[in-house]
Amino acid sequence: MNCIFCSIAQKKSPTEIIYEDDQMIAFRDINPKAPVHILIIPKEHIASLNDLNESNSSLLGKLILQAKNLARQQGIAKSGYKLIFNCGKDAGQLVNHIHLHLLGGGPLGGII
Ligand code: DGP
Repeated sequence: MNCIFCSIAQKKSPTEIIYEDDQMIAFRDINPKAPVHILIIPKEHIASLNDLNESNSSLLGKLILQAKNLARQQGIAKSGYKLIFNCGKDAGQLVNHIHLHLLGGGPLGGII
């Protein structure tokens, strides 16, 4: 399978890693939409939200908790931030490996 986020998680693609544990990895988005724009991804290849099942519920909670920790580390916990999962074409999902966007560091526009 040719998946850029699997390559990053397996250290085959050089990327500065901000956080890593046995289940996930976090790194800066290559095309940032905010002063702080970090992607938090599971190491396991899961294509999108549509592919999640009950067995992934703990993993999902951990991704969100880690996003909260990273927001604090990046100094944006008090000023505010967004967590976004894009799913599918209409949401603009470009990479078919589930990823949580952490955005902050300035006013964030958008429809939500
Ligand atoms: P999405 O539209 O939700 O699928 O967002 C995918 C994001 O991934 C997009 O904002 C750009 C980022 N991205 C794509 N390829 C790479 C890469 O090779 N390295 C990094 N750091 N980010 C990437």
